Amino acid sequence: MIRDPQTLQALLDAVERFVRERLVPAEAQVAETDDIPDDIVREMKALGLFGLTVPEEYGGLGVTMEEEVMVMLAMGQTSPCFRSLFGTTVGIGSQGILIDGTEAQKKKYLPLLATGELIASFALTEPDAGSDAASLRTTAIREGDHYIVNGTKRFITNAPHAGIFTLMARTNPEDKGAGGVSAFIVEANTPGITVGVKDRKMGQRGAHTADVIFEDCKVPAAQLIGGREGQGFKTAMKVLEKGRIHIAAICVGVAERMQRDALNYAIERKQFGQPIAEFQLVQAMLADSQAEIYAARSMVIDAARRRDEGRNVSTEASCCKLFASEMCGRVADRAVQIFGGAGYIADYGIERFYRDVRLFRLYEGTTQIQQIVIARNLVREAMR
Ligand code: COS
Repeated sequence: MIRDPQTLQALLDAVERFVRERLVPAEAQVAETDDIPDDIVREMKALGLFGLTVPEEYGGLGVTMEEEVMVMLAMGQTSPCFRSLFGTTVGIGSQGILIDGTEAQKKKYLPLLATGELIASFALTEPDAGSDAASLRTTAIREGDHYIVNGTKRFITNAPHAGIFTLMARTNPEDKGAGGVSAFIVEANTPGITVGVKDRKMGQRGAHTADVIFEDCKVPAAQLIGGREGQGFKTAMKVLEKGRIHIAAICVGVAERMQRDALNYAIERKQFGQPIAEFQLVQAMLADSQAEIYAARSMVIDAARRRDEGRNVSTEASCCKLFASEMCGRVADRAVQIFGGAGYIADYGIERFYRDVRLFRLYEGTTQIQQIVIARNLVREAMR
């Protein structure tokens, strides 16, 4: 739902300019140093990017899902590591508070998240609980007016920068499934939390993930999201459902960028006495990518609109994540192919995107998890 086209257009113009003038020129440096410069982070905050999804009453921009998708399509036109820095705050790190938190929790944390003063991380995955998220082993055992948290979370995006973690932990060890899990807001400076060394990743340098280890970490009972035990897995699923549309939009944006770079290269590069863009076999690759990008773009916008209308989009969100992330991988592969030998050489940049986008098919639910969600929903509905 677009509420005010003029305001949205002004925001999109500002984001597009920021991407073009500040982020694209910094891509190679960030990949080299594995660090986003402070001045860029400050500008992200000033643009309101950290507060995109926080409602206006708590100091954010309160964008709708469709508006969020439009911003992510614009943000996708550069290295995905930039989006990652504010992405967990806008998305999976904060949405648990927004969707299921108490009013007091919202009042306390959302304004700090909206300004970027506080970065939020989402702590669900563990060494032995990835796709099977409900099997998580981290425990949060109630003792008086606190919970004592013990366990290890793995691959936690923005953990080294986080001010708060949305933590999923088992409050009822008797219940080994989803029903025993609760969600907490845990402040990163709580004694008993250690953030591990930054993971060395295939791509997305500048975006950081790490283990987060909880050892007898005393979390006040008031930090239980929504004040109710046993709801944490559902909170995580609701958060991920929205996140899947967000990630799909980023996939489309990055695919558009790679396609543009491949097209420009194909026009400039001459072989056999003519630009390679004039060869039909190269054109076929460009055409296939364009058709798939358009399909994914249409899906993402449609799913966002349905969500804004209050409809159940579990199936659509997974369809978007599945199709857009796989599409993005295919577009990256074709782009490298069009670049030829240069596609394998770091100076040309496209190999970096090829590595960066591999993550999209894995995080916030692998392609196989999206298939499971879609198929289960279909069967469940058909059997009703
Ligand atoms: N919204 C609200 N509730 C949801 C939901 C959603 N989108 N999806 C599931 N639930 C609820 C179910 O309705 C069920 O509630 P009841 O017990 O009251 O019926 C509960 O959550 C458990 O759901 P389910 O039985 O489907 O859980 P499973 O353990 O079978 O797991 C999958 C389902 C595989 C889909 C889930 O574990 C998953 O999404 N895994 C991937 C995790 C992931 O994305 N990890 C990435 C980490 S973040 S980078």
